[in-house]
Amino acid sequence: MTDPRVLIVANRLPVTVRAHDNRIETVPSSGGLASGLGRCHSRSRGAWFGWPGHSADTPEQRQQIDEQLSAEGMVPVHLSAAQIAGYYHGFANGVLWPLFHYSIDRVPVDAAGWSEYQEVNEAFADAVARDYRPGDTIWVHDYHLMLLPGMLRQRLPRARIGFFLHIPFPSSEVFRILPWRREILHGLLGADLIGFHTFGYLRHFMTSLLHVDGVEHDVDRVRVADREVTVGAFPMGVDAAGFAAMADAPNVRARVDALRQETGNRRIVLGIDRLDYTKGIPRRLEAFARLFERDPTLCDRVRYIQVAVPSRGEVDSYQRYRREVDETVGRMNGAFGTVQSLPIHYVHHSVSQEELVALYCAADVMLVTPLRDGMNLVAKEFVASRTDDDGVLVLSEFAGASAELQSAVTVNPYDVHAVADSIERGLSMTADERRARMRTLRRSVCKHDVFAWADGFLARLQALRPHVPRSVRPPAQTLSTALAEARQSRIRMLLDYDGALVPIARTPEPAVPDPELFHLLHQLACEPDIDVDIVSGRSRDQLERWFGALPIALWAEHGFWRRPAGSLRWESAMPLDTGWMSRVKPILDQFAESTPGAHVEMKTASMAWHYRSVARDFGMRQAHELRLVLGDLLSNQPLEVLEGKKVIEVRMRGVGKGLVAQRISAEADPGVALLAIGDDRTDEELFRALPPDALTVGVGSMAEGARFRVDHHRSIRRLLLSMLDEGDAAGQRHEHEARSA
Ligand code: GDG
Repeated sequence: MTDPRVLIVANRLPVTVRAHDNRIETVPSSGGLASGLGRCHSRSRGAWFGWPGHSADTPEQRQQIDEQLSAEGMVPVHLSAAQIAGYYHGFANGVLWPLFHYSIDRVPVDAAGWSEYQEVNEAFADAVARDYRPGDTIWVHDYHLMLLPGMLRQRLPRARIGFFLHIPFPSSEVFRILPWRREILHGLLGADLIGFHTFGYLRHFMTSLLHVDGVEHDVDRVRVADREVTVGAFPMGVDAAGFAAMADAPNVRARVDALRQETGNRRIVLGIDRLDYTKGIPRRLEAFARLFERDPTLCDRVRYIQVAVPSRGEVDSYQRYRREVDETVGRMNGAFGTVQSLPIHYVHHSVSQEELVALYCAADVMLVTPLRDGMNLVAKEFVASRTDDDGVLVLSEFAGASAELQSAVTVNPYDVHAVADSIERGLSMTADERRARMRTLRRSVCKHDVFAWADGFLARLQALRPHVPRSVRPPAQTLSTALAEARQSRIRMLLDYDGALVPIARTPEPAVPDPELFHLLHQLACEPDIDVDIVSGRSRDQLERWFGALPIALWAEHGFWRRPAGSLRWESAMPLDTGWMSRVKPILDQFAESTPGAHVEMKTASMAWHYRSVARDFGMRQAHELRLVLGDLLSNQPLEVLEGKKVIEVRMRGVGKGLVAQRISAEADPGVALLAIGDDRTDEELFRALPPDALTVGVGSMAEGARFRVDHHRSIRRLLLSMLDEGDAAGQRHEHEARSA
């Protein structure tokens, strides 16, 4: 079987186009993305979409560029100077970049470029849609194109779309600052799979969804209308074997020797960064100043080489930053230099790949101290290049890489004294310790290389079930025919109450069963071949008060209590432990007090925090906060926190509707058909634990895992009624409402 075509979409193509008179030259890029995706690009014979780095002067030149790149599997997206200014410099790098790196002060007051950002994302969407063929996999990259997944979903509803963010996703407290936060989230949610470098960023994204838009999430997925979006952490790696091979190449070895000779017996401390304010160069320099002040002899014993590759010079804040770095370097060399030597060697241009690797190999200590960094590939390249198992990596705890590279010397880059200490520590570390740490680092970097990263992301994306829009789902067995079949035999009904038989009321008290429902349940229970069980989260007292007189079985508190049909006695599923309640109640009370409209309900084996009457957004936010607090505080208790519709519930672990399903399946005779109806997450447990041939019906959009879905509790009532009236013809009149899920 051939691999599906992969359409890679990134701001830049993996080459830069240069035009000389009537000749077009393409210069390959050496970045991590180009090497990591190059392999799957050529293997899948797909296409790579991006800006070619050159604005065509004439329509003829544009056509020439298109044709030449097309032969290499690339599709250039041509952008005007105004679009580059607004989309790239203005919005992506002027607004999103600082905000996502927590540099709020650098976000301009008059943030520009939003309309160009939309326009360029549309241009990318048009280009991809033109080339797309069914079966292709689309992989969109980075903060420049965050609207693109949504735009593609509109054009190509069934396409398989992945998105990867290369920079941090900030805490929701910071993300919410963005005036276009909703549009950005909606854009991302067009993807089937959204990838981040770390679980931390993933968590921030999920929290932002909840805070900004009230979108609820599961551990690794989010439901958006009739689609499911999966999220995952995929830490990007480097071409470890490629760096190692280069490090061992004779020309690089010779250059390493030359570098060491040039520096004499001085130790080499190295920094390599794009000249970007997120990379923490000024504080790193300040840390050296502290060191030199502490021990002036170090000036002659250490050489600090800082390569700062020019970057985004068109953006104001980068120009200011460059001046700041220049001045600091000048000031320090003025203060600590001597006539013979300067302690800081500052290189403000890029160096060749060989020179880069030679520097990595010559360094005694590598300083990677960004204030924030999505991942930081320099740290991993340094490790990959150290085939001699030597060298010390000092790594910022705010770089994504620090989540994996635990054997580095980690440091808080804001604490210049701590950075100074770690440089000292690196310089004085024993050879044995250096070797032990580097070996551990190398194992991780070599195993999780950039190819494993690309393959891992694509494999996950391709394993997801493709989205099939509702309107084109193939007709499966309808609920009415399934019920008609079930009606031929004995049938046991497991009915949730709130949301399934009655609407969700603003407070739980008034949701009393109306006479019509009471009558319906009574009639069903009196049918000779129907058994009815009410399976609810409500308390024993309430269920007994409402349904105690009917010949039906009752399950209270999600199945902790059971009262069999015809019995007056409640049985518990396990011994009752209430010792935890007095400790948990004050937390729920405190949240209820600070959330007008919320209240706490005490049951015998659980307690619930209801927020049905709280303003929607505020209620969700408070519920989310409460869930986080409870999750932290109760993590080693035999308790679980459960989220229902507008309710957070704490109960003993192991009790739940899943247990009810197990007990009923175990005791039901083989010929009995099971029908389960429910509307929220607690019912999912029931659906999943029942045998696969059970008829499970979800009401509304929330209860996942049901075989059938209806829109409203009224449909359920009609459905149950029809089972009385029509026997095996049941439900046919409701076909228009009851759809196979
Ligand atoms: C973004 C995220 C994330 C640097 N100087 C020279 C040179 N480089 C190469 C390095 C490395 C790359 O540039 C820099 O990559 P980083 O990962 O460190 O940083 P960003 O450019 O900010 O990248 C980052 C990354 O995307 C991937 O997801 O890790 O967090 O910000 O490959 O080698 N290469 C050469 N000469 C130089 O002078 N040849």
